[in-house]
Amino acid sequence: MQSSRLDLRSERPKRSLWQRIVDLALTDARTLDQGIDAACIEGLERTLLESDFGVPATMELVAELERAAERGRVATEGDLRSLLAGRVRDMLEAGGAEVAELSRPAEGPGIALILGVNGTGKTTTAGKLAWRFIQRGETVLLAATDTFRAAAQEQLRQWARRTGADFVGGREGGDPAAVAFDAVEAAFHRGVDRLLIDTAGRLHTQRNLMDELRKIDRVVARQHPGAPHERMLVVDATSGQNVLSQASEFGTALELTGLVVAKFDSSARAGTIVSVARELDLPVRYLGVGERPEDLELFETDRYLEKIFS
Ligand SMILES: Nc1nc2c(ncn2[C@@H]2O[C@H](COP(=O)(O)OP(=O)(O)OP(=O)(O)O)[C@@H](O)[C@H]2O)c(=O)[nH]1
Ligand SMILES: [Mg+2]
Repeated sequence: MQSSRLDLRSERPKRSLWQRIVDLALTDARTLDQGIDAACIEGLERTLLESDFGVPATMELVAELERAAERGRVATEGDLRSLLAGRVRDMLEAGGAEVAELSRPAEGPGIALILGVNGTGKTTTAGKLAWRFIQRGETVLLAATDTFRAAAQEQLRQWARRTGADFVGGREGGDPAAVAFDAVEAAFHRGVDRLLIDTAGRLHTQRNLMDELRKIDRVVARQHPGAPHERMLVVDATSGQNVLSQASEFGTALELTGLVVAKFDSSARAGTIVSVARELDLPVRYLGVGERPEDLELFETDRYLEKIFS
């Protein structure tokens, strides 16, 4: 008994979300043309919740399916797929439909703050973004504002070396906002195309993280009106529904412009993205899909739908 349960669990991630939905809907006794029964709906609910679609999105998808089934509109696997994929697309596009790289003004560097709770993948994302832009022929300056951890500075410095970006760091224990100030000056002085400002995920002092991030933001804005041009929140795909509270906390402190969903490669919970886009008015802009410089993808709805519905 015990072992068969374990087996079930270990098999789960190998089947795609879509495969699991099809298995539920197409088991012999309840084929789609006979309508979708309560057991199927229940199974679908559970599958979507386990994949972190969250309660509101799950309820909406299931209600939609029930309505369509009542009207006899879900007769084939193709009908089921296009119904669910269509609703998921609407939810994703509610957070902004366009596929967009980090913006950059006509004049001067594009300045982006990289934000998020500790360990989500901020520094890695900053490094991967640097790589992405450098590959396209742009010049990038990476700034490390986490002055409380020498290792944090060193980690970003290594990304700079690895990608060919410039680097600005700060004195250990120094003011993070002062590093941001120096970085903006250096970005203009050196005439780089992009400045990516990495921030701390947790403070090692009594100061409040949000106050500190607001201060960094203010300092950058004062130096250069219109900047920062992007405030990207990095969330960890494996943290499920916690992402929602993180986004609302950061979103209250600062006007976020988009999300990076990191560690998407290590998460079977593909629904996080849908629940975030549905609940928050924030577009998912990039997916982190590994630890190498090239493991960052621009988020594209079609590609995502293909990934989860095939
Ligand atoms: N598999 C995978 N691992 C990732 C990805 N992004 C980051 N990581 C790993 O996650 C861990 C934490 O990444 P960091 O970039 O240091 O996270 P951080 O948000 O800067 O952490 P703090 O600065 O301590 O708050 C590292 O081991 C990274 O290699 C990703 O997209 N996929
Ligand atoms: Mg970091």
